[in-house]
Amino acid sequence: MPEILILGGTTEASALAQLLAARGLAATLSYAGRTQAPRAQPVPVRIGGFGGVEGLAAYLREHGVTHLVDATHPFAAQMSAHAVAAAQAAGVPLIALTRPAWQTQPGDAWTRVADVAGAVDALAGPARRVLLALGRMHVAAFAAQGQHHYVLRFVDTPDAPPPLPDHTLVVDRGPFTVEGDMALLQRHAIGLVVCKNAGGSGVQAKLIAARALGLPMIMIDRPDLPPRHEVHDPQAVLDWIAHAAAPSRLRGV
Ligand code: 3Y8
Ligand code: NAP
Repeated sequence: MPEILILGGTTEASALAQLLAARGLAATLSYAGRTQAPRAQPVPVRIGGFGGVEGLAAYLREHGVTHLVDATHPFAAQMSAHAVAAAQAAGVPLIALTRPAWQTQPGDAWTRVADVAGAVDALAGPARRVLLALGRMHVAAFAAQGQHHYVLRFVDTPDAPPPLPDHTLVVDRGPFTVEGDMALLQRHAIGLVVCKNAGGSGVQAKLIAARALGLPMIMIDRPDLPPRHEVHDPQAVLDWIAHAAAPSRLRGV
């Protein structure tokens, strides 16, 4: 019987958990523990880091994991790198469930940058009203461009006010809707949107809303990830589980 570990934290991970639960397959969904109340799941959940590559490899062995699914966010580069290394070390097959990067479409006005630092640099210039839809972890870097009014969207209310002199904080968790993001952009008279090329439907709303309003975007490209087997559809993961060889230790070889 397969024992599946899903590295979660995305809409796709939640969709996969639903599929696996519906088929009665044994799966555990793992969160890093970044948010106060992660979405409830139809499978058992574990919360917290594993303790690096060795910790994850040990977890895979100790829990008899037969299939590892990396369904983390495209910007969770460290987790994904650890998954490749730990799966190799533990002899457990690995698949990544991810989403294609967004591509510019006619009418888009993107400035692509390589990382958060590039986004900060691209904000040099006169004061503007900026939607910084990057969550909580990278906000401090934008204090270097404190001339702007920032609208921030966090999943949870922060313990301390964000370190930006002129900001409005919105606490909301996605997935978001186009109508909702259109209203957000208009309510706050946003003139520029900064976001990660997260891909996927769960956070595409602001892209579509910005396009409809003719707003420019600073788009942060994804970090590089090690090569691994990637699919974009939770059903493809089910097919893989049906056919992927179980770890060598279970094949009696
Ligand atoms: C803890 C689990 C589900 C998953 C939903 C997806 C969609 C909604 C959109 C904006 C952009 C952002 C942020 C975002 C989205 C989904 C998905 C996605 C972006 C939760 C969740 C966890 C996190 C962590 C959180 C980060 C932050 C990033 C907010 C749960 C809700 C900005 C990424 O406060 C913090 O420390 C938050 C940190 C990593 C990025 C950052 O740098 O701050 N996600 N998001 C996961 C864990 O502990 O392992 O609480 O339920 C999951 C989701 N967030 O099951 O429905 O699939 O991407 N998450 C980005 O894309 O730019 C919001 O506001 O427009
Ligand atoms: P990261 O920087 O790649 O990982 C940092 C460390 O956090 C990892 O080495 C691991 O700790 C722990 N970790 C990360 N994801 C984990 C998971 N699913 N289960 C258990 N431990 C995990 O990760 P991140 O970018 O902070 O993302 C954290 C979580 O938020 C992930 O679930 C991700 O899918 C979700 N998320 C992230 C973003 C984003 O923009 N980064 C957006 C949406 C959702 P150890 O080394 O101790 O094992």
